[in-house]
Amino acid sequence: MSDLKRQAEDVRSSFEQAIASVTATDALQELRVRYLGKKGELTALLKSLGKLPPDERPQAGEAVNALRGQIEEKIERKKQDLTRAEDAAAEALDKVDVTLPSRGRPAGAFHPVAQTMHEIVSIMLGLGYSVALGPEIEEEHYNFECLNMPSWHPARDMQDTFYFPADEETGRRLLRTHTSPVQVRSMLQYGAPLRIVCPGKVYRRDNDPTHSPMFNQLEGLLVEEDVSFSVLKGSLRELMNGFFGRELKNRFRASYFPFTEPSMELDIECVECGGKNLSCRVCKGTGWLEVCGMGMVHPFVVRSGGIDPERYNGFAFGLGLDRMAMLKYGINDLRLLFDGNVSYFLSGRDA
Ligand code: 2U9
Repeated sequence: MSDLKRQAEDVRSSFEQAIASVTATDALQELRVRYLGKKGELTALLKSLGKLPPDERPQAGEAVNALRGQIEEKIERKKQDLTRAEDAAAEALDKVDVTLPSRGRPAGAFHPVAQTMHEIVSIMLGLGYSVALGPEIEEEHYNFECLNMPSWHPARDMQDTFYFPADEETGRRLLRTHTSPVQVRSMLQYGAPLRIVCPGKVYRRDNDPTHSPMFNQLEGLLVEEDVSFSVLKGSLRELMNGFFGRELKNRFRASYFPFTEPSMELDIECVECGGKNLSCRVCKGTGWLEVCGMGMVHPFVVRSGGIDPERYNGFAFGLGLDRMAMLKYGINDLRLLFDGNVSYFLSGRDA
């Protein structure tokens, strides 16, 4: 046996011994350097091939290269085994036992927006309304056309709406931009008379400190015979006073929505300062808070819902549940509602 071949056998047996005692990936990396690195033992053998007499080179070269292949393969296989074992160990360490009891505070609580939704729904149940729900992935037809927003309407700009790629069968689908399509579907399904509220997630291409691309709305719809605007005003005063737990000053301002005519907006007195603080951060010193849009349902929309607008009319309103939650619970940053950190909401209850 040539010298080099003997040296190769020595390297093999020392490698076999070394790799058998490796139990972690970082140690394996050190082993790789020790044998295959620039100054590695096997690399040294490869370098010394050049010094052999030409007739011995091919055979010795073949042997050393074969050894290199075997070392590489063994290291790779060991790496896979160790990585698998290390991942499993890390996963076991990370495991949370959800059956453990909580430490000294309530095990769970409703999100402020969920609480707000329940509070408003329960007031509306008291006024004779039912809850209706519908899909968050909607068709253009129910989200826009039925609501008197034809394709040229500015509210349909790509900028405002998340569209899905067009589909030949269903047409273009989208993430609903309001819960109004639920009311259209309910009119078509149940007809008149109808009193419903529709809470749920809605989506718009908006993302800044005061807008989230997903937010929560609650809309209401009443369709009966001879409905007057004063019933709408009375119902919304009832809703606001019930929600904030006291009689609040209010005012109705003229506004515009494509689906209602006439349209109004409701302002209530500032729940933070009562209109007494000119530098109030909540009402910006105006003393008023815009809380709700509303109007008499446009006859076009009543007809889209399969109801005869000559016989029936009604009103609708919409409000943002996130904003209502912030006003009621004194939350000054919209992002706190979405970042999943509960410590803000627990402070004071659980020191
Ligand atoms: C049907 C007919 C009419 C729902 C309405 C508003 C006015 C409104 C906004 C409030 C804050 C949306 O979350 S927000 O940004 N909504 O001002 N919504 S009237 O009108 C309807 C709905 C359904 C069939």
